[in-house]
Order: sequence, then structure tokens, then C-alpha cells
Amino acid sequence: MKIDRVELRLVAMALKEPFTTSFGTVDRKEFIVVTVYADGVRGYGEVAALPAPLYSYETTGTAWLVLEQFLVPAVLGREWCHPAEVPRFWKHLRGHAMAKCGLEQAAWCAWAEGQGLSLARALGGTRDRVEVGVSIGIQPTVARLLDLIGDYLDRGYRRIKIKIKPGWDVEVVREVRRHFGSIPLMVDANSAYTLADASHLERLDDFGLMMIEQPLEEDDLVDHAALQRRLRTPLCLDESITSASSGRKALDLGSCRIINIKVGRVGGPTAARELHDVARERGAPVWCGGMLESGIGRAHNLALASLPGFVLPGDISASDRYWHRDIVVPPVVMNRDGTIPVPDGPGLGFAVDEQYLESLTLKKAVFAH
Ligand code: OSB
Ligand code: MG
Repeated sequence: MKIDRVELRLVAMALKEPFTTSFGTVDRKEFIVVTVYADGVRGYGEVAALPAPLYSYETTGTAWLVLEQFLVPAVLGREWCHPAEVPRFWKHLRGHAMAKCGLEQAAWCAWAEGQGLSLARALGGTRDRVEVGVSIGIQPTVARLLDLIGDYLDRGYRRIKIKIKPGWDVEVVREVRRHFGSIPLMVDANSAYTLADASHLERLDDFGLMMIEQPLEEDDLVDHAALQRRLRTPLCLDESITSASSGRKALDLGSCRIINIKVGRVGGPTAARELHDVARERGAPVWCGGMLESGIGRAHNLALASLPGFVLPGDISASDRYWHRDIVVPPVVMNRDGTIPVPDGPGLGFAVDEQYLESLTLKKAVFAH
């Protein structure tokens, strides 16, 4: 297969509600849609980076630059047989995982489409539906958080994740448990604590949480291991796991017992699959994380989450949890039982509403071989 045209689009979509974590608030998702044309078929990918370097150092701006100057030139006009070969074209380029991921996803999508395979089948997925949860941002009041949780539980979501930070943690979790009893519940701190907070975090052990996600800094595998030794609750790492190799090290060090796999954070579907395999060999559960993706990134996440090691509900909520109108048709819809069907049509498995996408496009660049 040979990619002879790449289109980049910077797209902005307003979230239904602002999303607040310990690192800040996102009220409008800005992202890059990558479209590739290869052997007469089209493939789509999504760069998950946020406009500001809050979650990771990447931004939509850095991703655009790296795609335009390095990644697109590295792949345009090159011959390949299978999309897992595509990351080799930029093996010598450091970092910028989310930028790489958008382009590699588009290559997978085009290849699957060309083979008449769904993305899930192309990746080796084994499930026809995946269990999903919802990630709820920090709210202005506990009452508002309880309302939201009640609403998402009524819709059928299989687990609730709440964002925490110092001052919005133990007492909030206590209230949630008091109102909703033993629902599947977890928390995500997005690196808001240090090891000096260990005795405070130990108090979370009283609530039977499924896991505590990323309490400490991104580069703190050693401190996470020290913290995990003090807690009964499993730690799950998100930001810290940037490759299959860092996942192996984290599990072997005891820095976590569970891994959140975000395809963008690890640099694309090939690396995400490797990380899945490393965790599976070690008996560690994984689940699919989210970056408030549009339907394009969400379709890729559904395919990834259909792999056998994804045994916990993912942060892959329905389109209507984020958007008034999604760019895929039909939108991503959740069944009443808290599962989302994995599309089985060729390629992405959803149609992209090209006209609507065009109307949301702030900037566009075309590269042809
Ligand atoms: O830490 O998992 C995170 C969103 C943006 C950046 C980081 C995170 C998140 C989420 C939302 O938790 C997950 C989703 O519903 O897409
Ligand atoms: Mg997280």
C-alpha cells in the first residue's frame, strides 16, 4: 500500500459541558483529523493532543508542526504491506506520540478498508461489544456531582470514574459511596499528589475503589511503587506509561497493577497492541482510556478495546456524553446494558460527515506525492 495524499485538519468542537481535572478545564476540544488516501481508499485518524500542554507536553500546535515537517514527509509515497510497518518510517524521530498516532491510525483505517476488514478485526480484536464507563470532571459542588452520577448510572454506564485533586478527594468519595453504595467506582488524580501525601491517600483504602489512577507525577515510577506498597487499592497508571517498555517496567517494579491504555499516549495502534500484550503476559488488567475524542478517535478506541486483555470498562462513552453533534454517522451509541457495539463494517465502521467536518475546520493542509 502507498499513501499518496494526506490531509490535516485542525478542528474545534464545543463540549456539552466543560471538563475539569486537576490540571485545568477543557471546554472546547481542539484536535487534528488526519485523512490519508492510499490505493484508492481513504483512512482517518485523530490526534488526541489538547491545545495546551496540560495532560502531556504535546499540543495541537506541536502535533501539526511535527506532522507537517517530519511525519507526513516520512510516509508519503513509501510502500508498505501492513500498517504495523508504518511506525518504522519514523522510528528515528523522538517523542510526539499523539502526532504519530493520528497518522498511523489513518494508515490502519485505510488498510482495513482496503482489505474489507473492520479495524477491530485488523487489530486482532475478539469482542463484538465493549463495556464502558464514564469519566466525570471536578464539579462546582458535591450535589452536582451526585446528580451527574445518578444520571449516568440510570443510562447504564458500567463504572464511574471521578476526577480528584487535593481538597476534592476523600470527603467527596465518602459522599458518593454514601449515596450510591457499592457501585463500580474509581478515581483519577492526573498527577495532583506527591509521595508526601501517602498517608492522606491511604484514607482512600476505606472505600473499596476499583483503582486510583495516576496519583503522582508522570516520571515517578519509583514513587508510585512506594505508594502502591502502602495501599490495598490497586494503582492504575495513565500518564506514566508511554510505551510497551515503560508498561513492562511499571508492572515489574510494582508501580501499578492496572494500566490505562491510550493509543495516542503510546504512539499509535501498534504500540498500544504491544503494551496490551506485555500486560497480558503479566496477568495485569488493562482498559481503554479516552481523551474526549470525536467519533473518529472513538471508533479507533472501540476497535482497540475489543482485544482480549481489555477486561475492565473503558473511558469510551457515547457521543452524546460529549457532543451535541458528532462528526461520525451514526453517532456512537451505548446499549442500555452499558456496552457499545464494536463496528464490524470495513475500516472505521462509521461514516464521517465530511460536510459537517469541513464546517468545523479551522485550518487545513494537503500534502500529495
Ligand atoms: O486522565 O484520563 C484522563 C480527558 C482528557 C485528558 C485526560 C483524561 C481525560 C479523561 C476523559 O478522563 C476520558 C474520556 O471520556 O474521554
Ligand atoms: Mg487519566
